[in-house]
Amino acid sequence: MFQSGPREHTPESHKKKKNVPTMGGIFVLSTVIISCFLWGNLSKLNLWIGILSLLLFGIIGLIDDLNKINKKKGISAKTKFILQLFFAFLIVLLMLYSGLSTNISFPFFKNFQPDLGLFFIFWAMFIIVGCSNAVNLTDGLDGLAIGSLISNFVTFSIIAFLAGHIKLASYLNIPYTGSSELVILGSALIGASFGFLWYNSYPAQIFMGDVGSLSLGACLASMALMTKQEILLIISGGLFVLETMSVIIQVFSFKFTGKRMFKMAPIHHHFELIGWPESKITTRFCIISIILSLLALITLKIR
Ligand code: 57M
Repeated sequence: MFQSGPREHTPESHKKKKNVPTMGGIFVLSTVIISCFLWGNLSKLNLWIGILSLLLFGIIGLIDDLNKINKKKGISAKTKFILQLFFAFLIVLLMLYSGLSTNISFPFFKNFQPDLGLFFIFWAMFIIVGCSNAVNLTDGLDGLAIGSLISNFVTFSIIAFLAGHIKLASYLNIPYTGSSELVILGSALIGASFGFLWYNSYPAQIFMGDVGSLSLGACLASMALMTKQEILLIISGGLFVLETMSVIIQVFSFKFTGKRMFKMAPIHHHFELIGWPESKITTRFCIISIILSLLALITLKIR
C-alpha cells in the first residue's frame, strides 16, 4: 500500500506514523458497494444515490491521495472544492429527481417544515460538502474518524428505518421518505466500518485516506438529507462540527489577533499537545459521538 507521511510541525507522536499505509478507504467503499449489490433492492433510486455519493467523493479522495503519494502534494484545495461542489450538485439534482421534498424538518417542531424551494439545492450541497470535509479534518488520530462515523451510521440507519415506515413516521411526526432501502446501505457502512476499525484502532496499521474520509462523510450527509433529518446530523455529527469549528476559530483568531486559541487545530491535536494519550482522545471523542447520536435519536420522540 502507499505511504502518506505527516506534514511539518506535526505533533511528535505522529512522526513514527510515516510508514503506515493509507487509502484503506478503498476496502471500505468496495465492501459497502458489493454488499449493496448483494442485499439491496437496486430498483430504489435512493440506494443508488447513496452509492454514487461514495463513488464520486471517493474519486476526489483517491486522486488527492495518489497525488500526495506520487507527487508529495495533494490536488489544490481550490480544485478539490470545485469538484466537491460539482459532484454535490449532481447528487442533489438526483435527490430532487427521486422526489425528495425541498422542505426542512427541525427537531422538536413537528409543524415547522419550511419549504426552501430552489434554495434547498444550495443548502443540501452545503450539508454534503461540509460533512465530507468535516470528516476529513477529523481523520487525524487512530480510530477517531471511523469510530465517530459508526455511531452516526447507526443513527441514520435507525432514522432511515423509521422514516421509511409510514405508520412509524406518522407516530413520530417525522416526514415519510420511503427510505427503508437506506437501512441496507447503513448496515453495510456499519459492518465495513467495524472491519476497518479493527486495523485502524491504535496503533493504526492502516489509514483510510481521503478516499475514505471524503466519501464516507458525503454518504452520511446524503443519508441525512434523504431521510429529511439533516438538522439532526448537526447534533449526532457534533464531533465533526467541533473539529471543523476549532479550525475556523484557530484560523480567524490567528488572523485577527495573532494568537492561537488552541495549541493546534483540529482540536484533537490540541489535546495531544497538552499531554493526553492518543487512544484516550479517540475513546473520549467516540464516547461524545455516541452520546450525541443518542441525543439526536431521543429528539425524534420529543416533538
Ligand atoms: C486531513 N490528515 C491528517 C491519513 C488520513 C487547514 C488545516 C486544518 C488542514 C489540516 C489537514 O491537512 N487536514 C487533512 C488530516 C493525516 O491523515 C491522513 O489524511 C487522511 C485523512 N484526510 O486517512 O491518510 C495525518 O493524520 C494522522 N492520522 C492518524 N491516524 C489516522 O487514523 O494518526 C490520520 C488517520 C496522518 C497521521 O499522522 O499522516 C493530517 O493531520 O494531516 N491540517 C491539519 O490538520 C494540521 N493542522 C494545522 O496545520 N493547524 C494550524 C491551522 C492551519 C489551523 C494551526 O493549528 O495553527 C495538522 N496535521 C498535520 N500536521 N499532519 C497539524 C500539522
